[in-house]
Amino acid sequence: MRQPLVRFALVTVLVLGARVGLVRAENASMNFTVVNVEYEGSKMWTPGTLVVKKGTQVKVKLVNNVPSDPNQHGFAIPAYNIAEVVTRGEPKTIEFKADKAGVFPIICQLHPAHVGGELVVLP
Ligand SMILES: [Cu+2]
Repeated sequence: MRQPLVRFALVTVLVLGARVGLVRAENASMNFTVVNVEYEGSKMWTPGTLVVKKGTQVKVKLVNNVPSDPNQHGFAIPAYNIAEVVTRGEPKTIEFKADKAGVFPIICQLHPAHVGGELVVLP
């Protein structure tokens, strides 16, 4: 008589626990620092690949450390309507919610020839 009740209590705890975990994942946040550098003549944001789970609140600190002119570079994720211009010596922080899954290009909208990166949002 007691066993089914114990089993029910255990299952309830497990199910509730899983739901709490799910809520936590949905409310997760990630902070990145991404730096624009020049390496053997190529300019790029590094790290070039940012990976987060869908639903994550993403904060990216952008630092333009390219020593050569021009002193401004872009950081754009067109799929997320993000397009910032970052001046050398003036770091900028952007924030957005990664609310759609997929692989989205990251580019310098001012100089399309620069090495691009990608935002990977896992479902
Ligand atoms: Cu650029």
